[in-house]
Amino acid sequence: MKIKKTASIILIILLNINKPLFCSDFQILKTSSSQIDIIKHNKIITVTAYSPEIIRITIKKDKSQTTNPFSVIQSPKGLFNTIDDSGKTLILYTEKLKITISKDPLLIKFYTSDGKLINSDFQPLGTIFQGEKTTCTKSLFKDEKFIGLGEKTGPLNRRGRTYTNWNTDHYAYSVNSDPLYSSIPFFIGIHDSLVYGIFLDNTSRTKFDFGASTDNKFYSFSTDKGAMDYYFFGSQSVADIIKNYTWLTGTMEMVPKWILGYQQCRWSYYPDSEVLRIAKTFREKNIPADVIYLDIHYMDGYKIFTWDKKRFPDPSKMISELNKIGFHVITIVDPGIKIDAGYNAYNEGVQNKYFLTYHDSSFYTGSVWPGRCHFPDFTDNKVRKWWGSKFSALIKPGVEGFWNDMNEPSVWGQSFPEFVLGKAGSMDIIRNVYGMLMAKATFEGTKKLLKNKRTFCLTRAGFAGIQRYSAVWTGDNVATDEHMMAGVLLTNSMGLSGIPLAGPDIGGFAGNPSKELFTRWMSLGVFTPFFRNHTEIDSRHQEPWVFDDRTESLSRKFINTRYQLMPYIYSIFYEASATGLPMSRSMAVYYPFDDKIFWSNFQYQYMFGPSFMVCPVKSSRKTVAVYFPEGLWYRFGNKSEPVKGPATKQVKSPLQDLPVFVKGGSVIPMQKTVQYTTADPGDTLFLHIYYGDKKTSFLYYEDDGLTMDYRKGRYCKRFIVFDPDSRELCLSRTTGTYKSDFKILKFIFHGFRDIKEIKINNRTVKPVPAENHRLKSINFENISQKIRMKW
Ligand code: MIG
Repeated sequence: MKIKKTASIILIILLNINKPLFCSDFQILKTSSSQIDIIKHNKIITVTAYSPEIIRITIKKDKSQTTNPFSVIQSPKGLFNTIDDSGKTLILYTEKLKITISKDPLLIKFYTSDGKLINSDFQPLGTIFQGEKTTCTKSLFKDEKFIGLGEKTGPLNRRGRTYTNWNTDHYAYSVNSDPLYSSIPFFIGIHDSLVYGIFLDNTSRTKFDFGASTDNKFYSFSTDKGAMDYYFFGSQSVADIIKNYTWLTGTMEMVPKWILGYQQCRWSYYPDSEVLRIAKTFREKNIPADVIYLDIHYMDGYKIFTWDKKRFPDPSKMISELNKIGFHVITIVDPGIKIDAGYNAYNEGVQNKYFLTYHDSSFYTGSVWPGRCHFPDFTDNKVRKWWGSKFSALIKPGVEGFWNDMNEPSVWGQSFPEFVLGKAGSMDIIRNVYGMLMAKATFEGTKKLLKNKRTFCLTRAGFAGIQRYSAVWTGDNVATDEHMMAGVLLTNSMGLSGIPLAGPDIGGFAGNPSKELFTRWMSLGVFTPFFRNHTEIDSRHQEPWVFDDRTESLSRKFINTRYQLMPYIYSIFYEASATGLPMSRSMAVYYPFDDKIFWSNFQYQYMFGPSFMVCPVKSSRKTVAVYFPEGLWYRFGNKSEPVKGPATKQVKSPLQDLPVFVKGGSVIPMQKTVQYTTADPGDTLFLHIYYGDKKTSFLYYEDDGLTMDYRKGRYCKRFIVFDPDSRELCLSRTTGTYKSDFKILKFIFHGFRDIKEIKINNRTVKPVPAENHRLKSINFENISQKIRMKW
């Protein structure tokens, strides 16, 4: 039987099955244009096209098995064009993929539309049921590599390793510890010039075994509870797979621009005079910064939504003073609500039964910082609403960002019972989403309270979809070189898994960094999406000026670069917000089939946006081997000749100069240094153009950086296209109603030979030497019309 989709809209096709099929225990129950339901041995198999490239496979042991309601925000939008059910195998076609389902044994395979095998269930095991547990086995290709899986330690290529998803508070974890705080059960496979993604949408404890002990024959992923439910992504580019994954699970809204500045934190700055002293010192020393954090000591006895009256008698006054000098304040919140009859949040929670319970409906009690606590049931919408509304206690005095900690959830003893109950089920199902739902409650509540102002949420625990609500930091790392390097891989892996705004505690949380390590880590922070210096209680002070003069002046220099790059950084954050493509991009996003990028010494290299290749180096190393993939690569900040890749080269890596390379063909918008993001950047936007031999395009983006008005079109956006063949650089006309902050464009040419004259919108101009460079530059008015430059 063959059904071909005709031009007319066939919404529901019911297959008439009156004669037994090839295999009697395989029955098609129902088909529609985007979904097929099959029953085999009482198992219910559903194949759904979410798009031509996204196929969901659900295998339920029986009807009672549940699926995760918290991660996916899309409904099926794909179509099966053809369904071929002629024999031992059912074949489905979308516009982009061919899916075959063999009936006995049940095995699912994914092919490109031209017939290349992308991914196949492992024959004969397929999907295995074992009590409550389900395991899906997949054939391993000889050269297959695995990247992503969210906040997971270990190398870029995860082949040969196993991982468990179970959100865990792990103080001073090691660079091999697993699991950590967040779980994103989404990875990308790479083999034979093919790529694909798999998102296992199950919130129970899940395990991934990338061929660790299976004689290189298969890899597998398994669930402790609930259905085997996964999405297969078949686009043939890593970037498109990430974009499709974030189409399915959401992208991040625009954060306030100041979040992309430098942020200062410690456990804890108090009292108010100390907070002000730290902030003022930044200004006195001319070290740019935008944010200062209040860790748990601002609260009265660690009671959430309260202020310590002695340490912070007048938070509004303190925050307004901070605001005046360009600082924004972020405060921490933990989920545990102190059992205390004199405490408002506790009483409301008890009265309305907002807390997680035991089976007899009594509230679960565990101890954390405040002492004995109950824990809000964030799986319940009405609890989330209540939690969100409580933030007025912080927002009224002027807090603008909300740091969600301890939401794995963490309790003393670290053994939150798995049978504790919330509305959406017991802890064995809801633990992994608890932190994300706390962040959702925080994000949605504060967003409402802040009206047209953007809110900001930072979380430690999360699950697939967390990026809709929050940035994520990598928890309690350690002040060592090893951790600095591991933090790079963690951040990049989170980027591959849909979280664009992530980063480690710069300088290290546990322990004390040497001045060399601190310096190196700060230089890396410039090219880290979330740039926050944080350290634990009782550690030495870790502000940029406490080491020595050289560390202070180098830190200033690095942070200055961060602020000079703000137009670029804001544009790439916008791209992440619009498309899901992260800010820090593993080299595998661009060069998945170049084996060398996976080598243990090169795997730390990454792209920060489309233009910068960052080469992290331990603080002790003065030179390092760098792998340059194909293309031209210019060392950022100096005038040496570009390196032509592919090539491996030993380069200098002194403390003051982290090896960072600009890819040929890049156009990098920069501004002058400011002390904080809302300060006036002057009237000139510097556009650094690096010659390359391929056509490139960059999306430039600006808006007010603070409000939701961009949603109503108040932004200024334009494409910048560099074309070496036609010797042209074009800035498209701007779209949106926001008027750029910059009146003048200064074009600065790197690596161009012999440009004597440039035609710009039909005017001929002679480039002049650019300041501090042997480079040439020209100025032009920043008009919103198209700007076309020919050299
Ligand atoms: O039990 O709030 O990861 O960033 O400074 C420790 C105190 C609780 C853990 C967080 C850390 C934070 C600290 N918190």
